[in-house]
Amino acid sequence: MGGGGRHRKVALVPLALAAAALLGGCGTYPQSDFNAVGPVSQLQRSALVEDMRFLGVIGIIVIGLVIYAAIRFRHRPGEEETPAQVEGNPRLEIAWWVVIALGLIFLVVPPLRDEFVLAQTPKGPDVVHIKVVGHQWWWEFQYPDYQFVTANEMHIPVGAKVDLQVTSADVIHSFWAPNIAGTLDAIPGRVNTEWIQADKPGVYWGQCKEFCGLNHANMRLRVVAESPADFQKWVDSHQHPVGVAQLTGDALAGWQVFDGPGTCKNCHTIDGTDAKGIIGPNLTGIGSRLGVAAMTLVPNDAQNLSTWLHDPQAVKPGNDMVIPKLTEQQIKELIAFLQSQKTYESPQVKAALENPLAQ
Ligand code: HEC
Ligand SMILES: [Cu+2]
Repeated sequence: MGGGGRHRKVALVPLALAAAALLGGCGTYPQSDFNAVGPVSQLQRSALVEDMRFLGVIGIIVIGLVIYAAIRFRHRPGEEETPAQVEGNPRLEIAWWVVIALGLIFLVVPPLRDEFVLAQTPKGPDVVHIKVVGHQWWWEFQYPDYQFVTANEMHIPVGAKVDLQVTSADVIHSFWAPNIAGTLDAIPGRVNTEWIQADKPGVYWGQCKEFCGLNHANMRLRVVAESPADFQKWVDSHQHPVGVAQLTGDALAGWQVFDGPGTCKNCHTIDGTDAKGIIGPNLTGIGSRLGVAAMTLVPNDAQNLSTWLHDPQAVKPGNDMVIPKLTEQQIKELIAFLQSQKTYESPQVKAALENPLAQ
């Protein structure tokens, strides 16, 4: 093949890159608002897609007319005299004002209708209420209907409306689980609300979306959408936590370290025990959580727990877990203890525990 063929191939490179970039948005990436799984994210996505379509068509018409005019009315050899000067054409001017006004109405009014739907506060017996509190750099999820608190992993029943009350304990954060809904700021001293709903069971990724300090990018979360029956079992397992009465061996020794003076229990709560600290995440059910340190270390296995307990400041510099150095023996026992504190694991949780990087 001659030089022409090679040039043609080179010209295909940007085309291929552009296609890859465009198609990339359609893949099954875990954290994407294009892969909308509930009515809120679907409305938000369709607003974006419809606007892009409409504006794309207008863009093509305008660019087409410019190119047409440039070619059709270009200067030709032999044309020396100035073209006829036109000044004002009321009919044309009124026409384009009307077209623009209609276009704007089309852009503004349908999304306005969706805005009212999104701004509703869901009511009724099936609504689940969750209070979301952003902390540097982890998420607290309170379930006032069921009287328990958890962290970094929000569980919701599939198909139910969930009412979120979002606030912050320190600086401004932003709650974001893109497959389910757009962002909502978590502002200290203020409660912002939105409703969310997931129609497809699964484990959805999310994270803080407002720069909130050094470890902002490690302030992640998971939303586990499971069947209402599974959700109920998960709630029950929080209301009847494992506790420490049955522990033996390493797990019991680990609890003794946890419960010892000046250690873990100063900052962490484990329901059903006398550990009632509130500086750090509630660790009830930590043995079934999908990641460690707000999903910075995934999966939540012995190795990652060990990495965290060896030096939390090395994993997340500046975070509030400042502890004296633990011995290898203490770490081994603490891991056994933490892993004993399980909650109900639905099929979605089990699948994510086995394959943590899949969606
Ligand atoms: C001074 C307060 C403090 C003490 C003491 C403390 N922690 Fe923490 N812990 C935290 C904070 C804050 C976080 C959240 C860190 C982050 O993700 O930014 C945390 C996170 C964790 C996590 C991860 C939880 C999750 O859901 O991601 C585990 C596990 C943990 N701590 C175990 C322990 C153990 C075991 C001890 C005792 C050896 C301990 N902590 C002592 C404050 C503390
Ligand atoms: Cu944040």
